[in-house]
Amino acid sequence: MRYAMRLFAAGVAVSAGVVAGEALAGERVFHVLAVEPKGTAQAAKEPFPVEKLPAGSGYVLKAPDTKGDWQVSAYVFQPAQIFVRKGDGVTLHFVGINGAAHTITVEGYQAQAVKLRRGAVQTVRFKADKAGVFRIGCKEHPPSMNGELIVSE
Ligand SMILES: [Cu+2]
Repeated sequence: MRYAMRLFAAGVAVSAGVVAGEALAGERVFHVLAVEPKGTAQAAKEPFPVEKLPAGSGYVLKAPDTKGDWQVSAYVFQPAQIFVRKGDGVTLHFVGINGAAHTITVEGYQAQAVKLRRGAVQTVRFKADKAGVFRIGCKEHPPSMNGELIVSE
């Protein structure tokens, strides 16, 4: 038993070293989901808002139905911020979960927009060769479907 505990402790130490060490440096892979979080309410309990949401099809506000249920949602990327270091190889797998289509660009790093359909994956690969903050945007769903690629020195 004591021997097994030592082996377990050694295994943990090795694993922690791999996670914190060189194994992750240099090549970064992210799965970025195109999703639409929704909130639903009953008009009798929560009145339908009179304020308008920011313009653009990224926000969706549905008026109360015959039962009095109303809904609000927004299209977003999850995660919305991608942090890498200059010199890293970056792979972004965009995954279509909600919304029929998204035209996605990574400003500063991607020559052509990719068309993402629901249930599909579109992959963008590049080397992060310049530092800064670069917008990840969707043409169909401004202003909420925005992300940032943050490249540090
Ligand atoms: Cu979109």
